[in-house]
Amino acid sequence: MVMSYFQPETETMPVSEIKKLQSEKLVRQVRHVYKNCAPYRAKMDEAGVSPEDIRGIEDLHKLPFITKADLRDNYPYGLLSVPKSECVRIHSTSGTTGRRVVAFYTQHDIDLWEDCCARALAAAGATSEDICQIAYGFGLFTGGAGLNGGSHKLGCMTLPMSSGNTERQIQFMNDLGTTVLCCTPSYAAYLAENMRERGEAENPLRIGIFGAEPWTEEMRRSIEDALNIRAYDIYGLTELSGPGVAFECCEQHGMHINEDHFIAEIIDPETGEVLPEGSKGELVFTSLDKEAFPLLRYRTRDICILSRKQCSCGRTFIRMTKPMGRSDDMLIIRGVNVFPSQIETVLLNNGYTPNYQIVVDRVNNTDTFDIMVEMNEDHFTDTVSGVTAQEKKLASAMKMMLGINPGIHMVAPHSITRSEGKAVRVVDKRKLLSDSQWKG
Ligand code: DLL
Repeated sequence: MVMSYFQPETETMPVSEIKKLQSEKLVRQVRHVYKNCAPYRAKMDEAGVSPEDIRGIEDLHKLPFITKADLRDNYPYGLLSVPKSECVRIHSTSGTTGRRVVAFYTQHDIDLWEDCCARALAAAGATSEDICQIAYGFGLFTGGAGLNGGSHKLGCMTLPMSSGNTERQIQFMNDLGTTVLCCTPSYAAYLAENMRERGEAENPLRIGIFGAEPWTEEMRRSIEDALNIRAYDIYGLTELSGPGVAFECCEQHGMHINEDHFIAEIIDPETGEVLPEGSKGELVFTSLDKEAFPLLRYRTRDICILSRKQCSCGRTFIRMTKPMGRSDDMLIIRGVNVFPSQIETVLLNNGYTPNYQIVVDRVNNTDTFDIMVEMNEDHFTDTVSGVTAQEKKLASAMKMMLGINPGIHMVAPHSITRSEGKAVRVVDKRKLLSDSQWKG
């Protein structure tokens, strides 16, 4: 069993000390946002809370929540809490038009984020002896930059490959002797399949750091067997920095949340009530150290369970389950965040009715993504070539909006079942973690 840490003193700090540290940092952070961020000041004033009311983590519940809608309403600079001249980077979520969230970083923010990613790599057993191939996307997406920085901090020789170009990925992996692979689980599965098809029985890998999208225990086992590695989960979101908010250790049973930088709460998504440890609910984060884009009580919409049970790895940070679903309608398809409303926008902009159904499944560890669209009188055609042309045109408009390619299937007018209540727009056949698989 591997027991390595990047910052051992912090990662194994007694829980009482973590809580004390969180309290001190929370008081400071609340003062920072109240002083430097007008929308936060307005939100707190409206809720009747002043910075003096927050004396420690026991007062956290007094603060109002912040949501993605707040982020969008204040796009682009509204929630920036330092002068622009102090920022050195931005990242942004996938998903386009109106849905983009832009997050800002000072050099200090980047440093702490990279520490979090280095902790994740070390917890999986990586050391400076390793060669680490980063096949997450580089650019506005946080995956590439975050793990690249973490790998540097740990002293690994780092290959900033970005995603795609599978042939080159495999060639570099073999030629240079990559031992750690960082990418989405679906891309890892795709690489494994590709290697098998080429008849490559061996590879130099030993560790995988996979996240950014839901994946099951079955998928973990299948990737581990196919690549002969141990595969570790990593969680994060752009709004809070990116990957490394939480990470798995040698136990591979839940992800430790970097509690020196983030306070985690579980709430009832309907009522907003804070739930006791062990309850299933929506994960809410407060960032304690971020300067440029601090978030207090940010509703992630990810549904999970937290556990404080002592972990055999020696870390004292609380653990979260893999996300078990979402409390909004966001889908993550092949690692890309997709909102049904974006699909609706494309349909309406192209003269279709909003009668559609999205079907998502996972076949051979790869997400399939199909949209059934009703033809209407304006588009009606009874030739195969006419239908194909329409499907192609719509598929490319969807790609422009979503960043990924769905299969478009034109269906006859009125053939999608009308619902009497909420329309069933999404049929997601993928299996996520079930409660019974979580032992706390
Ligand atoms: O996905 C950051 C990241 C990059 C995480 C690389 C891990 C590795 P966003 O694009 O903002 O950021 O998407 C954030 O993705 O709220 C979850 O719903 C989902 N998500 C992230 N990690 C996991 C995971 C990055 N390990 C949203 N398992 C989050 C399941 C995940 N879902």
